[in-house]
Amino acid sequence: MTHPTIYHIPVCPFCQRLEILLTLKGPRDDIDFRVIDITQPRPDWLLEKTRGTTALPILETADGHIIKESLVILQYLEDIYPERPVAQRDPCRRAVENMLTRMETGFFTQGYMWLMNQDPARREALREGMLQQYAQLNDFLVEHAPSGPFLFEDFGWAETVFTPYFERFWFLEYYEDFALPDEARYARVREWVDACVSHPAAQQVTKEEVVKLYYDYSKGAGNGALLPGRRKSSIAFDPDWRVRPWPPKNKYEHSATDAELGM
Ligand code: GAZ
Repeated sequence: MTHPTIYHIPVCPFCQRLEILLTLKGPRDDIDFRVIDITQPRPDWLLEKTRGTTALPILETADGHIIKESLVILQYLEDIYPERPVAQRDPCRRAVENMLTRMETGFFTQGYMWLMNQDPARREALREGMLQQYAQLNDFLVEHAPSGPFLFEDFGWAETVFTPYFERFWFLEYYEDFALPDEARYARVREWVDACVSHPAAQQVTKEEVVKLYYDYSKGAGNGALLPGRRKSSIAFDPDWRVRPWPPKNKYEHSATDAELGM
């Protein structure tokens, strides 16, 4: 093996980060990408490599080391391909982007918690929680990057980390009627989100794909889990999402069948 290998799940936001970084840096073809089907049990050869953990992405280095955790893998790729740096080199600027990066967990958790919620009575509190996350990002950007659109001059490290979530959260627009209000306290983060999702390096997924594949998440079943009465997860690759109909939006009132989802 002369190149690193990345084992990944297309449509997983953590995996998309690696694709974005490699697109920005150029050497995507140097990496051997191997797709793992999240709806099937992990094969034994993969579990042997990971010593039993199942979360993806993982990277296997050319000399056989296993690296886990998308942010750690991003740093590894940044280090082995130092040409065209994506991370800031100035210590203070790097600290600023690292502070923003540390805000990713709360943002991710809030969005997925809301998508997976099944209790209509909790909707408004979850919307509020989501808005608070956007307001925190807005505040950070106003402090550190008032003139925008990105944190620094170009789409960089923080954008690589967050953009997959901005693109996943299209599912909140569809299943929860979420829209960032047109108010001054979200204006700076809206500018950031818009610039991130339209950047050429971040076009690995579309809204239609996200909405169709994440139907089962919207019904509370994550990571390829099967809902009662269903034979196939909506996150499966097959049939291709392009040939499936758009799923019903009323997740609190109705549970779609495999047939309704075109599965
Ligand atoms: N922290 C890791 C990283 O690499 O940054 C997270 C990796 C990860 O969770 N990968 C997921 C996976 O492989 C795919 S994307 N899961 C299968 C397994 O066996 O662990 C994750 C959530 C969640 C909702 C969605 C996702 C997700 O909680 O998008 O929790 C971890 C998974 C509500």
